[in-house]
Amino acid sequence: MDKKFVEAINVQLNFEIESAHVYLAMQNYFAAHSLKGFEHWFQIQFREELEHAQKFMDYLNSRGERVDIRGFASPKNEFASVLEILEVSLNHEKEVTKRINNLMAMAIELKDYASVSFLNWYLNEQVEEEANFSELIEKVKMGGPNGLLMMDHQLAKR
Ligand code: OFO
Repeated sequence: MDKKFVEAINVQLNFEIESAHVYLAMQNYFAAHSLKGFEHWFQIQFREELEHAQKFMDYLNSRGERVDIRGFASPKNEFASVLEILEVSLNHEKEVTKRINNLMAMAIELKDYASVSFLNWYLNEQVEEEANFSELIEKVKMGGPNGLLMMDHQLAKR
């Protein structure tokens, strides 16, 4: 594979692990505020991010390339409200989408069609990730304080 593209995938797989930590901090914020449903929902989100990272790692390994694990800055642990968490999350996902789009553009440019096919999964996943957070934001905005508790109940079912 093209070396610059391998490097770009390494950057992204490390960003997926960083994303996992972003949601892990949020999960524990909800735990501290006794919002069990949100806690559970963000725990699943945390695990999904690790799966996204794993998929990239498996892909590089299967193509005979080297995975390079790196560090990252501490995530944000304190928030003013549930709405703030969801808005930070949506913006985070928009950033991920931008990065995946850039990887796809690189794969097309390189005529690396195996990577184009591989990255399609992430493009679809990002549509879902952004939709999930947009929907939660709308529900919190509409619901008021009682709505938040009802939502907490529902999110326990993810
Ligand atoms: Fe891996 O999609 Fe969210 O960050």
